[in-house]
Parts: sequence; structure tokens; C-alpha cells
Amino acid sequence: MPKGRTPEEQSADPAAQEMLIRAEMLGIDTAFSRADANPPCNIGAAGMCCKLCGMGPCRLTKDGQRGVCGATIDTIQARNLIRAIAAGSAAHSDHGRDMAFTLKAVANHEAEGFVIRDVAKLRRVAAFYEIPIEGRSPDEIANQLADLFISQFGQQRGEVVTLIRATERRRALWREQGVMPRGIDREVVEALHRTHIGDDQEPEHILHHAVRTSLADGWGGSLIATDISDILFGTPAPLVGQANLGVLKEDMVNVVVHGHEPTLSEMMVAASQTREVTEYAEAAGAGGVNLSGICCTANEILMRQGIPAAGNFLQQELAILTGAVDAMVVDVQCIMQALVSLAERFHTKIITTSSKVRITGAMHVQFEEHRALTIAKDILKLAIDNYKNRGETQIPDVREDLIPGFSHEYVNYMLGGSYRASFRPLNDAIMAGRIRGVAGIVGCNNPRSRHDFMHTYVTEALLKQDVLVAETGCGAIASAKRGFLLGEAGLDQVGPGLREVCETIGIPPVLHMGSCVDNSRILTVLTQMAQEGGLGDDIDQIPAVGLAPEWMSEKALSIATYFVASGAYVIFAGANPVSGMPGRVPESTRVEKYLSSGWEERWGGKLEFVDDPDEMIRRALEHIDKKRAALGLPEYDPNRFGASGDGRTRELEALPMLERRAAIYGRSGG
Ligand code: XCC
Ligand code: SF4
Repeated sequence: MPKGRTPEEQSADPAAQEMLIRAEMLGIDTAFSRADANPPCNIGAAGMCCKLCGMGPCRLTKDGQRGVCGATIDTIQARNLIRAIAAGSAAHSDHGRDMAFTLKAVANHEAEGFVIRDVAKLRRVAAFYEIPIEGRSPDEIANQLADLFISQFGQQRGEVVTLIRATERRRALWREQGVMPRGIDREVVEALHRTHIGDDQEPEHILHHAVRTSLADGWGGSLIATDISDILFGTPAPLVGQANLGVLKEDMVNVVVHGHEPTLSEMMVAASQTREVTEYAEAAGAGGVNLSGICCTANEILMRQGIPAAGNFLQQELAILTGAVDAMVVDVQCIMQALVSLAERFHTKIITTSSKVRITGAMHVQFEEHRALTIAKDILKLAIDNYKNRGETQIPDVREDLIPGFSHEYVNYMLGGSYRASFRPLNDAIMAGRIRGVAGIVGCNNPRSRHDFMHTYVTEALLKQDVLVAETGCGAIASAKRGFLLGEAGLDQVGPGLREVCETIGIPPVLHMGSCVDNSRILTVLTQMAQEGGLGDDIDQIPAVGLAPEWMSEKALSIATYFVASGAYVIFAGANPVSGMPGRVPESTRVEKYLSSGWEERWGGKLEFVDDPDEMIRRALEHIDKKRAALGLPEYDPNRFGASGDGRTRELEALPMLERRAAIYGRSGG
């Protein structure tokens, strides 16, 4: 067995390190130690293995070698990649479909405990699709909107209707290139068909359909999921929250919700606040129920209800290791099978709730929306009953405050106020060079790289370079734990121009925009920036980049692809599933070249895999500067701004009169 890394090498997060030491002492394995003990298969990792039929699996390790059917390495890599993208698109979109059915049930009063919380958003969204709103009740509108959304999944011809939210120029390009998704499910099915033995075999042609499959996710299923979540649970606006394992409480019943869908978790929030449940908890000798989240479910209830996040993907096991989690309630996606055997070492109950997910050894309580509130209460009572079984606990005393909740609607509002909501101030700040550009830093954790390190390293570096950062998913939680999501507090680590903007508007330098399906919010923001004027007329002209420094899930590959197809430059670090080239000196593979220069020619965006964080940052800034130059904007100058803003004012106020004068006039007059 290879020698494992130390806890400091495994994670950059002190709370995680503390739990990793505890795991070692208790002789318990985690994803971190399992990653050390299972080095990745270097053939599979580089996309050099095909197992699409029973004549294989074929491993192409020698120069010029082909599979039994004659498949080349390029075809195999393209097929593997599109299959991953199809799985990612399916996961996000199936989540969107479930949300659409929930919306329908709520409109028909068949969902216990749910109401339409954001009628304004319902009306706004309905209006996009020309659903009549005047003189109609929210239920009527919601019913028609739900039907429209549901029909998009099984639609066979035409265009998925939600794509009208993209810029006109982009839609024209997608039509011309033949990648407008016809129906959300149809593109996923076709991706599977095309990669069956003996079908599509030209790598570029396969990957062209990968684009269509991913567009059905980002501009289809994911966008639907985000819009419905806002309609049902409220469009996020900034509030105060907390993140990291220190949000677990010694004297309360700790229930951790983990997974992706907001439906059950929102109901758990409501149930935890009922008298019935609080009294039940008190009777069990606890101070109450303390709800927290892991992964994207955490993001959903964090940004809407301020429910704390116990951590990101790699902290799901670590939460149980505290010994203080009375129940972990999971729905779909990113749930490690290891939770069950780990929980057996403690008293924690693992409860699965989705009809799509069972884990051997876990308890299953089927979630049904027509009894949602009752089921949520039942689950909380199971957790409360389990409180007395707690053994020795160790909760790291590590937590950080944060301000999440930057929906595109709120960003719009905060920039212009209710009467003049607009992206003008943001565009102006970029045009002037106060903000150099924008970065979306998103995606998972991966135990093959130091937990949270890459996320926080690139985030910090780009902030210093006056790049405004928007984050989602586990990356957002990484930044939250590092304190980048705080208003004033985070600003000492930020470039001078960006600091001025943040202070003037009153925002943190990193905007938490939600869960992974909420990457659709970043698409919307970029589109609005393009439509506002001054930064070109499409996403590929905006000085913006997308980074996923610790990716691991297939959903991340789908996200990367729809961002590229929307015009963005996307950089991934870590695993590169298309890098293998048997028997030759490593240079770019045909597929790598196509994802980079080939896609850039077609879409104005490209996907690259870069391992070194400094190289990632260098390429991101180079790209931003290139886009600035193409727009004819002034070259970015780090010394030009920073002479105003609250920070500077406070500094000046602290000076004696004469020095203050010299500082003010010396600076602005010079
Ligand atoms: Fe999963 Fe969404 Fe990745 Fe985190 S970021 S590990 S996908 S929870 Ni989506
Ligand atoms: Fe091998 Fe071809 Fe079958 Fe793939 S499809 S496993 S390369 S024979």
C-alpha cells in the first residue's frame, strides 16, 4: 500500500484536518485514505480504455493499437467523454423534471406544506414563454408553466423553449451549427445511441453532439430546476449564514441533509421549526433540532433560509466522524456509499429518501410530496429518537460566517435599485478597468488533490488581480469556509479596484450564486451583461473565464461543455479524461486539440485541462486581457484605482489633518 499523505497534505481546511487525524486514530478509512490506497488506473484515467461492447474491454496502450472493432484512441476518448457528459446532463435535467412535477403538484394543491413563495418570479418566468398572466391566479399560471416545462423533456422536434433565454446571436449560431436541443431527454438518448458499438466514430462529430447534449442541461434542465426552485422556495437574496463542521452542536439533535434537491430539505427546515418537533426534541433532552447541509442541498437551503453548511463534498464522511450527527438524510447525487459502513461505527442513521437511490444498509423513508411535511417531521423524529444513542463526540471548533444568496435577480437589483435594476454599473466597472474581468469558479472536491486548496488558491489569486468571482457548488463552500464570502472582512485580500466596487455596492468579492444547477444563474448574468451593452453582444466577447479546479463528477463535464458552447473559456484542473496517447511523447491528443482550438473556432469558448494552479491563473488572466483588448477597453492597470471607497476613507480619516491633505491632494492631483 502506498504511503498516505498527512492530514495537512490531504486538506487545506483545519476542520477537515482535525477529523482526518481522528479517523486515523480510530482506524477508520475515508475517501482521502482510500484515494491514497487506490492510485487511479492510468489507462482508464487518460481515456485509453473502451468497454462499450463484449468484444472488449479494449486497452489501447501501444502506438497505433486499435480496439477489436478497429476503434482508434481518439474515437474511444470522444465516446467516453460524451457518455460522461450525457450522464451529467441526465442528472441535472432529471432533477429539473422532478422540480417541474413538484410545481404541478403544488399548483394543484397536492403537495403538503408547499406554497408558491415567489409569485413575482412565477409571473416573470411565465412571461418569457408567453404564458398569459394578467387576471390569472398563481395556481393557474403555475399549472400551465409546469406543463410547458414537463413537455420539454419528452419533446421530439423543434427547440427546447428555455433556450430563448440566450442571446440572439448565440441562438443563431446554435441553429446554424445544428446543435439546438430538440428535447432534453432526446439529446441524452441520442448520445447513448451514437456511442453504442458500430455507430458514430468520428471524434469531432461525436463531440458536436456532446455540445447539444450539454445545452439541453445548462439552458434546459438546469435552468428549469433553478427557476422552479426560486418560484417555490423564494428567489435568493443576501442573508447571513455559516459554514464548516463547527456548525454542528453538542447539545442539539444534529440532522444533516445531503444531496441536491431542495424539495425535501426545504420541508425539513419548515418541520424543524414546528412546535411539534421542537417539543419532541426537548422531551428527548435536546435543546432542539439543528439542521445543516452538505454539498448542493446545503447551498439550496443556505442561500434561501440561512441554514448552515456543514461542509462540501469531501466533508460528508468527516461530519459523521464527529460522532454528533444523529441522522444524515440524503436524496440524489454525490452521496458516498462509504457513509453506511462509516455510520455503523457511530450511532448515525443514514436515511435515503429518493425513489432513485437506495444504499444497502441504509434506512429508506420514501419522500412523497403529497405528504411532504408529515414525512419531514417523521424523519426528524427518527433523528431525535437517535439522540440518546450518541457516544463520545468531537466537533471541530471551526466555522466561518458568510453572506450567500446572489441570484441574478438580486445582482441586478443591487446594482441599480428596484426602479433602475440593471447591469450597467457592473459593465461600467469592467469597461473602466476597476474590475478586470469576471471568473466563475465552480465544481467539486476531489480527494486526489488537496481538499479546498486549489479552489481557494485560484480564488484568492484572481481576487488580488481585480477579478470579480462568482461561485457555486462545493467551490462556493470552500470559499465560504475561507471567509471570502463576507462583505468587509474579505476585502483586505482583494485588488484595489475590485475593493472599491465591493465597498460602493456593499457586496463580498466572491458572490455565492447557489448550487450546481444554479450555474444557469451564471449563464443568465453573462447574458444580461452582453445585452446591457459595452461588452460586445455575446458571452464570447466578455472578459470572463470559468474554472473547476477540483472537479470530479460527470455533471462538471456537462457544465464545462455548455459554458464553452455559450462562449466561455473553461479551465479544469486534475483528471484529464482525454489525455492518453499510447506509445508517444505526450503532446496534445486529437480530442484535446479539438476541445481547445476546434471548439474555440466554432463557439468562441474552449475547454482545457491544466494542472498547475499558477498556469491556470496565468491563462485565465491572459484570456481576460485578450478579451478586453478586443473590445478596445483600456489595458488593466493595477495602480489606477483604489483611491476611493470606504477603506481608503477610513485610512485617510485616521491621519492627522496635514498628512491627510497631502495624501488626498498629493494622490489625486499628481
Ligand atoms: Fe457534487 Fe453539487 Fe460536485 Fe459538489 S460540486 S461534488 S457535483 S455537490 Ni456540484
Ligand atoms: Fe473494444 Fe470496439 Fe468493443 Fe470498444 S467497441 S470494447 S474498442 S471492440
